[in-house]
Formats: sequence, C-alpha cells, structure tokens
Amino acid sequence: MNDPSRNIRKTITASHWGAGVVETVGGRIQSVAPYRDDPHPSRINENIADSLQGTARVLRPSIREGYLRNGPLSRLGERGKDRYVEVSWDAALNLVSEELLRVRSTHGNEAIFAGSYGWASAGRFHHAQGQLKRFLNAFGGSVRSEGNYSFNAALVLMPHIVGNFRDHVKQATRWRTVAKEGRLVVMFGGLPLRNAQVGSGGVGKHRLRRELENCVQAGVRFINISPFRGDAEDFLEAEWLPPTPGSDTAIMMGMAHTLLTEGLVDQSFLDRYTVGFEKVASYLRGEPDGQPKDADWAAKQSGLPAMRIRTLAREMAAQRTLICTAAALQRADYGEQPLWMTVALASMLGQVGLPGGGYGIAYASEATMGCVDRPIGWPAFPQGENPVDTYIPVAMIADMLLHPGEAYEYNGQKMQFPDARLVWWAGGNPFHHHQDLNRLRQAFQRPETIIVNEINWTATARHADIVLPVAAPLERTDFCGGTQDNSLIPMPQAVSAPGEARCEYDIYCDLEKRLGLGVQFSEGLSSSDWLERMWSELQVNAERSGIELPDWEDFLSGDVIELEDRNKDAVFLSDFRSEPTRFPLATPSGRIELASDVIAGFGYSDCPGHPTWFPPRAWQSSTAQQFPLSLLSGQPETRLHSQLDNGAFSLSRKVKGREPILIHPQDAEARDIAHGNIVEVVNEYGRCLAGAVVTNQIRPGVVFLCTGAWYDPDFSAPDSRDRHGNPNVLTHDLRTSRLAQGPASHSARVEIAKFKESVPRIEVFDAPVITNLA
Ligand SMILES: Nc1nc2c(c(=O)[nH]1)N[C@H]1C(S)=C(S)[C@@H](COP(=O)(O)OP(=O)(O)OC[C@H]3O[C@@H](n4cnc5c(=O)[nH]c(N)nc54)[C@H](O)[C@@H]3O)O[C@H]1N2
Ligand SMILES: Nc1nc2c(c(=O)[nH]1)N[C@H]1C(S)=C(S)[C@@H](COP(=O)(O)OP(=O)(O)OC[C@H]3O[C@@H](n4cnc5c(=O)[nH]c(N)nc54)[C@H](O)[C@@H]3O)O[C@H]1N2
Ligand SMILES: [Mo]
Repeated sequence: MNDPSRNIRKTITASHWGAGVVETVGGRIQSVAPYRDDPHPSRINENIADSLQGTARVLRPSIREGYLRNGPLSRLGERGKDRYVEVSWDAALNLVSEELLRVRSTHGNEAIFAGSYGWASAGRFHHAQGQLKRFLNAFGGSVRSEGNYSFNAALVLMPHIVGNFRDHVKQATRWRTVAKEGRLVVMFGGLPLRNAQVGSGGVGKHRLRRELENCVQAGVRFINISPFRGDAEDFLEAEWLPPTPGSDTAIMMGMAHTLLTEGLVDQSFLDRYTVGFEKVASYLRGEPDGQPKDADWAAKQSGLPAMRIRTLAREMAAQRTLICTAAALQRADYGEQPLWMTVALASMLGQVGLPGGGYGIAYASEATMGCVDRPIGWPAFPQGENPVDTYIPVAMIADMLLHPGEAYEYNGQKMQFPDARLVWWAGGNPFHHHQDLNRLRQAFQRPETIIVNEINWTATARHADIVLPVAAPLERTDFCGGTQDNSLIPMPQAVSAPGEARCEYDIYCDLEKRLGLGVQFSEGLSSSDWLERMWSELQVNAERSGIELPDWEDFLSGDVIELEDRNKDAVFLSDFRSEPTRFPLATPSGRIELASDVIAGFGYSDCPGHPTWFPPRAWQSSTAQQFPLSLLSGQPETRLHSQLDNGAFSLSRKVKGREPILIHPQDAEARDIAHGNIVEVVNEYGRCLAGAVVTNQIRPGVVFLCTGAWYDPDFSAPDSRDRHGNPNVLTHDLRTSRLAQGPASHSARVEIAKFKESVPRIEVFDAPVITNLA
C-alpha cells in the first residue's frame, strides 16, 4: 500500500469515532480514509487533514503577554483578549516549574486544580488527563473533578435507585435480543445515529445501524418522542411525537397514571423487585398536592395529545417494550427526574430483566452500547495515588473559581470549594463544554496561573497564561481499545508533529527532571518502553482468558484485531430478575428503589425522595415571554464536540461560515427569517450569530444549535457576542439539582432575529496575535 517512489505512505489510525487509514505524501497528511472493515465509517475523519495542518495549530510554547511581562500576581491584561509571546521550551518549562513550586510552597497542593475534564483523544498511553494526573500525583497531588458532562445526573442518581450507572451501559440489553423478542421501542430523545458515531476510547466497527435495521425487519415498532424528528433515522419508520423539551417526566407520569388507573400495573413485579411504589402511586394519584398526574395533565405540560399518551401506555403494557431514554434528557433542569421516572414506568410494566423489555439509558450516546462488548479489560497508563482528597463535581468549575471557600451541597454531603490558584487543563475545552461562557470568562480571570496543553488555539488556550503545544494522535505512536469495544487498533505514528509541538509524556519527563522528582513519573522509561510494557501486560491478561495476541512490533505494523464478544445476548438486570436474593442490586434494599429513604433524608427540595415533576426553571421565569423559544444544543454530526471544527467536513455544513440553527417554518416566518439568513440568537446570558436552517423536522417553539462551534467572542459587540454559533453563550450555569450537580445545558430559552448588520469575519480559526516582548 505504500509507494516509496512518490513518497506515499498509508498507515492505520484510530479515534473516538473509529479506525481510519491515513495517507501521507511527503510527510503531509493528504486524507484519512474509512477503514475497509467498518460497515458504517464516520465522516468525521474528513476533518483531520485540514485541522491538524491548519492555521489554528499551536506551534511553539506561548506565554500571555501580560503574564510574561509582570508575572502571575500582576493581573496585567485580560485572559481571552491578550496577545501571546512565543518562547523556547526551556523558558516555558522553567516558568511552569517555578510556578508549580511557588504555588505548592505558598498554598499547598490543594491550590492546584487539574480536573481537566474533556475527551482528549483515543490511545491507551498518550491520554492527556492520565498523563497530567500521573505527573501531578508525583508532585504531591491536585484537586480533581468527579463525574462528567455526559450523564452526571445518572452517575449520581442511579446508585441510589438501581446500582452503578456504568453497569447500565456495559450490561445494556443487546439489540439482538430486541430484534428476537421485542415488539415496541419507545425512545425519549430518539436514537440519533449521528451520536452513535462515537465511542469513548475508540470503535472498531459501527454496528448500531445494522442492529436497528434488523429490529425493523423483525417487525419491531419504534416511537420517537423528541422535539427533533431527526433523532430517529427514516428507516426506523418511527411515529414522531414531538413534546416540549423538558416535559418527558410529565409524559411518563401520564403513562404511569394510565397504567395505574386502568389496572395495567404488574403488581407482582413491583412486590418482588422494588420498594417504594406506594409513594409513587400516591403522587401519581395527586394525593400530596391535589394534582393527579393523568394523561390530560401530561398533555398540558408536553403538548402531546392526551389520547396518544393513554393509548401508548396501553400498547406498552400489551407487548414486550423497551424504553430508551437519551442522556440528553438528564442534561437539563431537574435531570434526575426523567431517569427516575423511566425506572418507575419500566417497573410498573414489569418487563425489567426480560429480553427486549425494560429500559436502557443513553443508548445512542455510545457507538458500542447494546451492540458489542470486550472479553477482557485494556491496560491504562497508571496514574498513581493522588494525596489530595479534595474534588468538585465536574460542572461546578465556574462556581469553584468564583467562590473559593464557599459551602455547597452535593449528593448528601456538605462540601466546600477549594481555592484554586493554579489551573492546568489538558485534553478538554471548557470554553466548549461548560455553560454560560460569559460567566466562565469571568471565572477564568481569577486564578493566578492557567496552563493549557493544546493542539489548536481553542478558546481555552486563548484564556491561558502558558500554552504548551502538543502532538496530536497521528503524530505519536499508540494503540486504541475503546471502553466497551472489542477491537484493538494499532496507531503507528503517521507524521511528525509540526513546529515545536511535543508529546505530553516527553514534556512531563522534562519537568520531572527540572523539579527533581527522580523517576516517579517516568520510571526511567521512554514512551516506547511504556507502550511495550502496557502491551505485554495486555498479552498476559489476554492469555489468561485464552486469547493469543501478537507481539507489540507485529501488532503495530499489522491490522485491527477483533476479539470475540462473549456477551452477545446480554439482557440488563436478567440475573437480578431470575434470582433477586442471589443477585441483589447495590441499593440499600437490594431492590429497585422507586422511592429512596436515603435521597429523602437529604432533604433537597429540588430532588425529593421519589420521582417528582418540576417544570424547567425558565417556564416560570420572568423572562419566559421575552425568550419564548426552547434551545436544544445536542451533539454535532460533523465532529466530536469542538474537535476539528476547522476541518473540511465540519465547515461544509456551516451556513455562511456560521453554525446552523434549526428553526420551524412558523417560527421563522413570524420573525421574517428565511433559510440561509444569518440570525442573532439572544437571551439574558449572552448572544451569538448562527445560520438559519428552516425545517419542519423541528417542533414549533424549539430551535436546535449543535455544540462545538469554536467560541469566537467579538469584544466590540454587546455581551461580547459570539460570531460563530456556540450555544453555550446562551445556556445557564445552574445545575440539575443539589443531588447530582449535573450540567443542565438543554434547558435554555432564547429569542432570534435576522442579523441586519454586516456579518463579521470568524477569527478563531487563526492563531491569536503573536508578538515580541519589546
Ligand atoms: N450546550 C451543551 N454543552 C455541552 C453538551 C451539550 O449537550 N450541550 N454536551 C456536553 C458533553 S456530553 C461533553 S462530553 C462535553 C465535551 O467537552 P470536551 O470533551 O471538553 O470537548 P472536546 O471538543 O472533545 O475537547 C477536547 C479538547 O482536547 C484537545 N485534545 C485532543 N487530543 C488531545 C491530546 O492528546 N492532548 C491535549 N492536551 N489535548 C488534546 C482537543 O483539541 C480539544 O480542544 O461537552 C458538554 N457540553
Ligand atoms: N457525532 C457526534 N457524536 C457524539 C458526540 C459528538 O460530539 N459528536 N458526543 C458524544 C457524547 S460525549 C455524548 S455524552 C453523547 C450524547 O448523547 P445524547 O445525550 O443522546 O445527545 P444529544 O445530542 O444531546 O441529545 C439527543 C437528542 O435528545 C433530544 N432532546 C433534547 N432535549 C430533550 C427533551 O427534553 N426531551 C426529549 N424527548 N428529547 C430531547 C434532542 O433532540 C437531541 O437531538 O453523544 C456522543 N456522540
Ligand atoms: Mo459527553
């Protein structure tokens, strides 16, 4: 496949969105083509060449001008606006070392925050967070973050009511069994295949489309309860029921009320496998608050017809039904509630633990979920022990920076924010992932020093004092094994890193020497030594399970290895169903907790002891009239979050360079907005430009702006208007509830108008101004 005479090389690579084949000519990436054995490869690979070789690459260590001139305590210049000065690696790492030592000796390791949330890149060894954490652990530790932006409410709630949420994903009922035994799939938030392109850590083959096609062929019927029709592929031939965003808990309650009043509840299931149903039933009947949660009531909250809520409940009771609830529903105000109500509804139907029945959460969030599993675990770069115990729930980053020392509540605990003087981010983009970016900008002015390791000049890098340019996956050697995938994919280095970008491992080795840490971080090994060590660990582990793996060198120069999936007919909670005393759940009662004394005992008015209806905050807010449109900000089809937004595929879908925003024809007409117009999206938190896509695929009253357009604030415009279309200038930074403190990005409200001024140029795809110290 290589042609040395024309200097053409092809190498295999891997990413969170799948394997690919890199073609280089003369040391430059020409393309990343689909991997031949992947039945539905992702087009996200088409972004790689332009993005990694683009004008936004960080090429040399860069220091913010005000910081370099006057040092960490001077507060000269404003992060996000300042220029940068390029310096040598030696100078940059001296600054990093001095600053680490200063902060540690003045304030202790508790003043170093390295929560550093983000997806980084695939690769078992060069994992940005793992590397940073191991290094800082050797330095005495740092404050970490707990949870994620994906399904934080589930991570915290589920252990109280069913058991570990990770097991929900790992042991999810397989689509194979749905095709065999299921009749009906009711999807809250759909099953968007655009999201199932991605699996954390990597994917060998994209299987979900075929699995779902098999279900359709077997006669399984799909119902898409989502404001966006595109959350169900056409081939599913799903009935579309578009609710008002944030109303799913009410819909589920309307269904549950129907089951209750029509004698359709499986009482023997509830008796044997659950506790607390009486509290739920009493709430559904309206005993505590005088409001029965019947289908008519649910129709008022959701905009769905009451009759369809009733008939669907009957259909669900009459046949084998799987309820799928998208992770999106819990990334919203009171996001714990749709989860708890999903469990309650599925329990009332009594099909939990039966093939093709029960419930699943976050099915299309992961390419592999319900499709495949790995027979053995993969090795990881060991992080060592963190001597610092302090952590924050991940989505409290702005609160932590703005309110050091302040008390807050979380999952039954009284907590206190640490005082973070030094923030180090590697492998994440908070100016992509966090809500209310104007507030985050304020918060990012607070620390004394911010260090960011980045491939590109993201908005986060532009808010740092010290920016360390790092190598991207194609520029280093590694191997890929997805969190739940059964493929091992070699990742031989395809090209060298541009400019002075370096592997993070080598940066930490250098710092280890400067700081006199001995070999605590590196153990005196090179990155290739580590890779060989990790691979031989894997070989030994595999052998114990009767799997033979080739030696490292043969693997690295070879092809993808697919291991056997030994769990093909998994049915979630089938063990528990068959023998509840032998396989109790990890809950206080050992059963499904439809009401939880533990949660009730926390006394949280925003998350009481049983599933409870709360309208989203904005419904009751004084600005409800002013900002009448619900804003959904789901995942982008053309990229992974903000990664590679300056690549060809991502750019190909922009509207005049802006992120597309979907709007219903009625809403567009009422505002004199035409398809292709540049619009301004506004609320009390901020504003951005976007490109109107007028479509009847979205419910009236709802607009949809995907995440991931690189934040590009125009400081000369009102509210530092984002020129590009990043929805997080419009989302609030209030969390789900005190229980999970999860992000609630899907609960935003906005108004939209045609943008009549001249449309400014996008600047974030160029590097910031680089200057010399005069
Ligand atoms: N409004 C709204 N906001 C959301 C969501 C939503 O639904 N709506 N979804 C949320 C969810 S589910 C998530 S998971 C988050 C995702 O948020 P993030 O994971 O922070 O987003 P990414 O764009 O993947 O950021 C990864 C960054 O790491 C960099 N990177 C890649 N590889 C490496 C490496 O090897 N080393 C270093 N140092 N850097 C590297 C990339 O250039 C990129 O800037 O966003 C959340 N934000
Ligand atoms: N291509 C691509 N795929 C990805 C990612 C990516 O960045 N790019 N990110 C990955 C990550 S980290 C994660 S966590 C997952 C996230 O997976 P999800 O959480 O499922 O993703 P979202 O796109 O936020 O939401 C899915 C759909 O839910 C619908 N929805 C939103 N709010 C409501 C509501 O209140 N009610 C109902 N019924 N529906 C609602 C929206 O129409 C949206 O399209 O995706 C993963 N997959
Ligand atoms: Mo996520």
